[in-house]
Order: sequence, then C-alpha cells, then structure tokens
Amino acid sequence: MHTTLEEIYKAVVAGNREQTTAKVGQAITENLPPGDILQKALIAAMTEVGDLFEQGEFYVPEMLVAARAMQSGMTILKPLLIEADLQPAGKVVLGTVKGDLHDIGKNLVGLMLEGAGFEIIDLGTDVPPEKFAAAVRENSADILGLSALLTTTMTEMENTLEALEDLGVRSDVKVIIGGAPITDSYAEKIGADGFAPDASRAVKLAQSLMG
Ligand code: B1M
Repeated sequence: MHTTLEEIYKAVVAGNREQTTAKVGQAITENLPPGDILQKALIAAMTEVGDLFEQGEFYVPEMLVAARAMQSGMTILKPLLIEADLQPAGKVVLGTVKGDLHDIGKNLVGLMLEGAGFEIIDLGTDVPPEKFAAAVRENSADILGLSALLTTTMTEMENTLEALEDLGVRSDVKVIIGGAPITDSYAEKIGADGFAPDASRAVKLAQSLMG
C-alpha cells in the first residue's frame, strides 16, 4: 500500500484525529485518487476496527474515537468524492424510535456505516413511525435502521413497519433493527429484515442486504 494511505489507516485505527486530518490532506496534495483514500485507507481502517471490536480487543470508546478520526478525514475528502461522483454503498435512514432518547449506540452504528461508505440520513431520537416512513420515501432509502433501548419503546419498531406498509414503501427498503433489548427472534417476529447486536455487525448486515 502507498505509504500515505498506510499512515491514514494507522491513524484511524489509533483514533488519532489530527494525524488522520493531516495525512488525508497530504494524500490529496500527492494527487492520490479520492476513491483509494476512502476505500484503501479510511474504510479499510474502520473494517479493522470492527474486527478488533468483535475479537474483544477494542471496546466502545476505542471504536468511537476511531470513528471520529475517520469522520474528520471524511470532512476533507467529501468535496472530492462528490466531484469524482463516487456512489455511496447505499442510503440508510437511521433513528431511535418514538419515546426513546438513547442515541449513543445509534450514533455509533451511523458512524460505522458511514465508515463503510454508506450515506446516512440520521433522523435523531424519538422518531415517530410516520416520520421514518416519509423519510424512506423522500430519500429512496435502501435501508432503514431502527434503534431502541427500552422494552417499552421497542414495540414502536413494529408500528414503524406498519407505517411503511401504510405508505406502500415496505418492499422498497430493508429494515434492520438493534439495541440492548432486541433479539433475532424479535426481528423475525415483527418481520424486520435483520438484527445486529453491535455496530460492527450492523455494517456486515447492511452490506449483506445490499447484496
Ligand atoms: Co437509559 N436505560 N434510561 N439512559 N440507559 C438503559 C437502556 C437501561 C437498561 C438502564 C438500566 O435500568 N439498567 C434501562 C432500560 C430498561 C429496560 O427498558 N429494559 C434505562 C432506563 C430505564 C432509562 C429511563 C427510563 C430512566 C428514567 O428516566 N427513569 C430513561 C428513558 C429516557 C427515554 O429514552 N425516554 C433513560 C435515560 C437515559 C439517559 C438520557 C440518562 C442516557 C441516554 C443518553 C443518550 O443516549 N444520549 C441513558 C443511558 C446512557 C443508559 C445506559 C446506561 C447506557 C446506554 C448506552 O448508551 N450504551 C443503559 C444501560 C445499558 O445499556 N447498560 C440504559 C452504550 C451503547 C454503545 O450501547 O446503546 O446498546 P447500545 O448500542 C449498541 C447495540 O445495542 C447496538 O449497537 C450499539 C453499538 O455496539 N445497536 C444497534 C444499537 N442500536 C442499533 C441499531 C442497529 C443495530 C445495532 O441497527 C439499526
């Protein structure tokens, strides 16, 4: 791998924001293709971070600082990616369900998906079913990601699936769900397309659903 790309990769895994920003800037002045900076350095590093998390070598704080370092690199790279007309891996509408204000896990899922090249439309917390459905339609989303941390709010996931049906967009979008009280069998029961127990596996699930 080109030395500067390798340096970006290492800076992201280490969660070093300043170094990531500086090295992405350097890669741009060295005329490295924006697609390579994205795929071979930033996304590859976040894939490594996800693997380290799954192996129990990284915990949530390490994953968060790495994701933030990656985002700082993305800020500089974004205008060049738009110029190069690189297509995102997919479009994801994301949010925490109605009545639920927990957003740390949801934000982490969003950062990791962004790290994997997805475009994220984050609706925030306490999002009513109809708002999710409208955003899916407006943005022609490929994936809808729902997060819930409370046993009292997880039922809003089922209501959101109903809202998608009501708006006639259920078959246009894959629905993935997660959060502490959520299980595979709950996802199956309500007819979601998949469940992920953590941010790293949410990325793998989204990638597999995009085919
Ligand atoms: Co609340 N809270 N909280 N809380 N809170 C829990 C969830 C609770 C388990 C604590 C407890 O009692 N042990 C409990 C829920 C009990 C239950 O329903 N079974 C609880 C409660 C009761 C409450 C209140 C009702 C307390 C009260 O006011 N009486 C209240 C509710 C407010 C509301 O939402 N309406 C409340 C409030 C809060 C704070 C505001 C203080 C704060 C939230 C701050 C914020 O998010 N900005 C808070 C916090 C911090 C927690 C705990 C301590 C930590 C949650 C967290 O951020 N975890 C939590 C206890 C716990 O979980 N240990 C608790 C770290 C985060 C990285 O993990 O969110 O699980 P997590 O996300 C993971 C995975 O779940 C998964 O990937 C993430 C990253 O790996 N994932 C997805 C999440 N979303 C996904 C979506 C996907 C895929 C994977 O696809 C789209």
